[in-house]
Amino acid sequence: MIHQADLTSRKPNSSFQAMEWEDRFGAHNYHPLPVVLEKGQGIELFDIEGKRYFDFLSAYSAVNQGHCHPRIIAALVEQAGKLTLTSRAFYNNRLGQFEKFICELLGYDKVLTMNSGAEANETALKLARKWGYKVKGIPENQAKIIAVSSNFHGRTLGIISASTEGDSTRGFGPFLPGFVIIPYNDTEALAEALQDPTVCAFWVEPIQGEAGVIIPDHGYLAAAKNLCDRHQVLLLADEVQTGMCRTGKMLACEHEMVRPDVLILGKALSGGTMPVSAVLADDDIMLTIQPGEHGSTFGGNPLACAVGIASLQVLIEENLADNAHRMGKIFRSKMEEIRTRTGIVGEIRGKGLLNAIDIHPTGNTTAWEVCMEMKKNGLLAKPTRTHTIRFAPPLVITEAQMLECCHIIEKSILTVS
Ligand code: IF1
Repeated sequence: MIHQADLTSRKPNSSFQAMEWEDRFGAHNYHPLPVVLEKGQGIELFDIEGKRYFDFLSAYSAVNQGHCHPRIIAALVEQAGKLTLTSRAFYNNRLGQFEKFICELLGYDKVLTMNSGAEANETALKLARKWGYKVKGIPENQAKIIAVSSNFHGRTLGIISASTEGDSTRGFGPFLPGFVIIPYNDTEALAEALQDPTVCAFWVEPIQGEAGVIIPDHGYLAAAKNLCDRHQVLLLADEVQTGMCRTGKMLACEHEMVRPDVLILGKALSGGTMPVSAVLADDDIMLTIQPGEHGSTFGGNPLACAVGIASLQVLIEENLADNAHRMGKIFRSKMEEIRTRTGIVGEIRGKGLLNAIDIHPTGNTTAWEVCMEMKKNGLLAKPTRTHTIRFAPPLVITEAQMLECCHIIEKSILTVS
């Protein structure tokens, strides 16, 4: 039965009211910074009261092209007025176009389109197992997948079965069997784990985002790929967060000239407009999945494809990988200057515009306090793992904006320290 409700569904008239409604009617599965955003353009966000902020999170690297990029919104609006969804029971005129574009761009035979990053990772796990049985000849139901500690690949039960983080796993058991966990950035541990002939894949982020922007030694990915090839094991690269030009190359694997056997994309593949994800692989892997064995209602919908093409075109035509590389170097050098001036900034890590700084919890200064002070000063970022602040602005940031933002970060750190 329909309960009495305010069917007009009025928007909240203040940030306070918006937060109150979320607290009362929404699940408490997040602890957001107390800011209520209403509008976004480029690297700028505006709250309900009209205050402007510089976005230094980019929705966890999903808005690489900047908020509401006109080219991507135009593609969204144009397609939305024609056809948004057919399901894969029928063909549509945008999926083939998107598949051809992304496969030729990234150099793979085929793509399997999904929606969220987690779905793309789940797809990659199923693909690896299927290939393990049909091509490598692993006995049925015995395939193992190697993952690394402190990984983050999404929140589904299959994915968290390989997680080593309490917050991601506590109270959600029992878990999926078939995962072997080794330390990140440890090729000896990988070589050891690959001795097991039932291993079908090694599943890894080129840079660990959630773990606090953990960058492996140069050569780690190349050594891992070499070891996988020698043991007939697939390298599954989760580039949901590191892909789409975030680290200064179209894909983070390119920094080591590594071509993963299975490439997992999401987030900025849609420019932050809607969930679009994709898994790319060559025929010997991709064609192990036959009709009816995997799919999704919205996977490969015309709207996602229109937006996906525009999102990739913007990355290329606006040279956003180069800009990420250049602006990232400016950012990290400015953070080094701040570190020499304040005693609370620890390690500075980053590649391109995926960066993080550790905050030494001296006295009552925590990463959260720094983020709250930055919010007051008009810049939005959020801590990860208590003492680390991730800084990941949209890749369209200009040098002038970067210098202004580094000034805000410095002022905020000096204030709270
Ligand atoms: C949350 C973290 C970041 C990802 C990688 C797959 C996915 C993600 C490398 C899944 C998603 C998001 C999820 C979001 C916060 C954010 C996050 F803190 F959770 F870990 F970025 F680091 N692979 N990351 O980073 O993609 O299903 O979300 O589309 O769950 O709180 P998704």
